[in-house]
Amino acid sequence: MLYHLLYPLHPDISFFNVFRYITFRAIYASLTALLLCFFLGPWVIRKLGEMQVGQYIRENGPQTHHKKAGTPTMGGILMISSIVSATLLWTDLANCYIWIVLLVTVGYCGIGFIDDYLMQVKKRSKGLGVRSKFLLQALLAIVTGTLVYLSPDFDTHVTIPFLKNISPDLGWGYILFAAFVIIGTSNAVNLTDGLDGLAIGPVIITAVTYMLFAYVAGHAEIADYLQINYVAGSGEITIFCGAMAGAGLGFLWFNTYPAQMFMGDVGSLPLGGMLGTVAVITKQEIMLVLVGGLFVIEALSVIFQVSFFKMTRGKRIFKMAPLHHHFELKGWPEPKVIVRFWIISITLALIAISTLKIR
Ligand code: 57M
Repeated sequence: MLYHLLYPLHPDISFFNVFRYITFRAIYASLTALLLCFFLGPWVIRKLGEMQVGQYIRENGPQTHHKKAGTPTMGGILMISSIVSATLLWTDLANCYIWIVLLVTVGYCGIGFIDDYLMQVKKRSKGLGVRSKFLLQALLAIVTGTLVYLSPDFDTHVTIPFLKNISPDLGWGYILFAAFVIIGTSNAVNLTDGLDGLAIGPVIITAVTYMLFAYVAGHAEIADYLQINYVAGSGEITIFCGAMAGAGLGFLWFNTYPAQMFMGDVGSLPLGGMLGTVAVITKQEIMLVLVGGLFVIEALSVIFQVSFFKMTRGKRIFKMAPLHHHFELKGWPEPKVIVRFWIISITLALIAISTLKIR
């Protein structure tokens, strides 16, 4: 919005020329989202407390979690509204990719809200139910995949990291591929969100990494120099990723151990959905497996544990899945699990960034 209001004034007021620059707007979008979360956080925590939107803790969970009962949840509302506000304020609203990521953000936030509302407010223990939740996620992901597919000049080849000469063209099958990436990431972030700050740390790290990918993918000369796919218009996604990283930092202020609030599905589902969509738009889809490797590890730990549990009628690979519970039950203090998982996430992001030069 500011871009449309202020940049046209630059012939008279030369300072407004800065609104042309994606880097400038990305920094201010992240600061806007951060400050919104930071200043509105205490009010949101108070309101959620008054409305008694407090976390129910499962009986079968690690003992250390029982003291967390009643922690205000659904804090994701704060994060998502900050991201949406900062994006509307700082991006070029004529860019179709911005509206696609906003659709995913608001849509997945809605699904998460219904689930949390039924669980936390209506005290329906299963919330929306696994099947209905998945169907809604799939529907929205397919709509998103279709919109990306129909975007002007969108390339349906899949980029394979390290192998610049191999990039299969999926044609309309790209819609299903994009939907798979979006749903998978949304659920993987949701599974990771089980310790204070555990999910939001890697979300920030992934958002910052994709700020870089979006910037280079949207810049014809740099993309050509680095031999990566040029996606016209994807540079604006840098600003959206900046808003995500900023809101994540603002939320982490309150979610860090010991957490004053949890994000709830209203936060974890859209954050994952956004990362998946950003990876698709920037043509760094498979790279998300590396950048968001921590989410992949957590999701795989659940898949292996549940399959093994069913096959062996009750035996387990890990003490408990997702993986963070395994280390908690091994006796690692919660902050140690969290910070070590963050370190893994940062390492993976650095390796991913290095691939810009290795191909
Ligand atoms: C949601 N949610 C947390 C909070 C957060 C298939 C199965 C493995 C699924 C999995 C599952 O349901 N995962 C998704 C994980 C919950 O947090 C709420 O949920 C939101 C995210 N959706 O924002 O609102 C609890 O996590 C803790 N928490 C924190 N700090 C935070 O910042 O401490 C969350 C955020 C909170 C709080 O305790 O209550 C959750 O874990 O429920 N299921 C599981 O994760 C369960 N695993 C399991 O049953 N494993 C079995 C196998 C055979 C399936 C096994 O290994 O034996 C465990 N989860 C819990 N207790 N809490 C089991 C026991």
